[in-house]
Amino acid sequence: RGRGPRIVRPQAGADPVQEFARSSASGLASPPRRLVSRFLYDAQGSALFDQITAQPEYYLTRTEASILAVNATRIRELTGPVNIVELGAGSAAKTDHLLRAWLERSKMVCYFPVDVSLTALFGTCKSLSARFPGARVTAVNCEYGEAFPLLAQLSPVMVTFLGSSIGNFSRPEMSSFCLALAASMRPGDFFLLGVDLVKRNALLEAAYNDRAGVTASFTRNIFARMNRELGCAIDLDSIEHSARYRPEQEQIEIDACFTKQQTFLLHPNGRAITIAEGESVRTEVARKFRLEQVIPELHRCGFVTEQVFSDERRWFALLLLRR
Ligand code: AVI
Repeated sequence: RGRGPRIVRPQAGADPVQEFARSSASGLASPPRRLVSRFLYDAQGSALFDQITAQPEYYLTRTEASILAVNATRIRELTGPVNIVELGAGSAAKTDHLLRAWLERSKMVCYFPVDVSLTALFGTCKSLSARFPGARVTAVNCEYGEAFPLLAQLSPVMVTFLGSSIGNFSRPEMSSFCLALAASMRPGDFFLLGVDLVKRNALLEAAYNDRAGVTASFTRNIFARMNRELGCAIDLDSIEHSARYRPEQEQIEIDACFTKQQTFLLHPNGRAITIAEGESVRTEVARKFRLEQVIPELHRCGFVTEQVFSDERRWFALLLLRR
């Protein structure tokens, strides 16, 4: 009670700046140029993403939170008093519903937020511990997969992966993620997965093109991060954010389009990469799901469906799965 957050770093040692440099250099080297979207989430990027979740067009977070508000107690009834591991620290609002439902039934809940951003973790831990004195919060500072080896010792557990973050994986990345997760969990453990559902194109595109321009700043931030951390001198005003929905692929594709030629000098190896005027760099995809496709895919990975929760408009779904 009242103490600072406990933080564990399972993979301490890997130098995040080196990793960002290596990954950026290989992603930018040749067309189709693309960056690894996890690098969008440094302290600034995580703060911008929090702002995105509050934009009127970005229905995902609000819709998911409303599903949790209605169903958290039911979820706790189905899982029993399990530990909660949250992949991606997420906004406090969503986690609040779960912790409240857990604490209605028991005096204590062990909550393990996993995130690559230490700053985001500090913020989450501090505010949750203050509001939920019954929550034992242990922050895990690493990539999702690096936390998997911890899961067996945290069993019985419910792993949550909310916000449709799974949509930011390509199809093969998603299967390897789910297979690895299932392999790391004990039979009987739970997986609570949030997925954004296919809906009208205009609604989807609006969510990634908010009028206030926060999503555009989020896209630019990965290049701002190169300036900050890798000593680049990219003209951020030369970057236009583009987010389009591709109905055939059922995914949003986000690109940074360069209106002026830019040369990237990536410290520490100092390699120069030139991006011509009119070229673009893919920063993210956000896949959208159909229950009739995603559920069998999850079953193939080793999960069984316990219950599916959705909102009245069927815009978003929360799948409670069991290993
Ligand atoms: C974190 N993830 C689920 C967000 C999404 O909707 O794909 C990331 C995002 N990028 C731009 N806006 C939101």
